[in-house]
Amino acid sequence: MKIDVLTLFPAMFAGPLDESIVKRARKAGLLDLQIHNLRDCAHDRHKTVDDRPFGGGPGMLLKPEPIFEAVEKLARDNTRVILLSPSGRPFNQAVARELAQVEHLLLVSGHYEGFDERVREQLADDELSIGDYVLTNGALPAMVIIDAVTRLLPGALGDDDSAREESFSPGMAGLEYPQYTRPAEFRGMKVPEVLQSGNHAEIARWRAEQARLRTKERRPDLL
Ligand code: 4FV
Repeated sequence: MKIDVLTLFPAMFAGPLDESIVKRARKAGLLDLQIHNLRDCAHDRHKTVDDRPFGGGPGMLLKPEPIFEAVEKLARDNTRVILLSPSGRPFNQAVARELAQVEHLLLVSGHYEGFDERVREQLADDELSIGDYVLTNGALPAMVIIDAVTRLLPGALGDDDSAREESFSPGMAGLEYPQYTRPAEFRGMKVPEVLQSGNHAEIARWRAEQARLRTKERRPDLL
């Protein structure tokens, strides 16, 4: 998979995507990730990328010209251009699975009060929000999406199974069941007997029931 990111804060991407599973996926050639500074597509003396909103109002907006130039330079026929903003459709595990099938993603990170509407009308194939809150810019949303999608790439996770049986995965319509590892007793707290029984049918029943209870309790909206 190829992912290009357009941002005003390329330095924010150093770190989170250079560790663990994403780092390994990049090294293994499963992911080709390139970060591009939007300001490189502003050619006036001050490299201007923002301006005041027509009709007045607070704050500044991202100008169309630098974004059009960058997208037209980076996008191919198989590219899905995705704007990141609070007014996008909710990003979730199902969307992550969908994006993991796409050959080339071009993520356009917002800043200031957002984008000139012509960017949305003319360039965006999709618009995603990572949650109903307002961030200082779209860099973190881009990293969240890259992380969630990369771990779904075949071969990215040590054991691909772990992506199959987890919260929000197709087989599990909700939250995950409780899990335990050694020691079997810690400060008087015992691991449920059923999990040490070796009775896999019984263990599967217990886990399904626990997942249902936890989902009903915490996220009935998922049921
Ligand atoms: C956001 C979100 C988000 C809004 C103003 C950047 C900020 C600034 N992006 N999901 N929530 N973006 O808060 O994706 O433009």
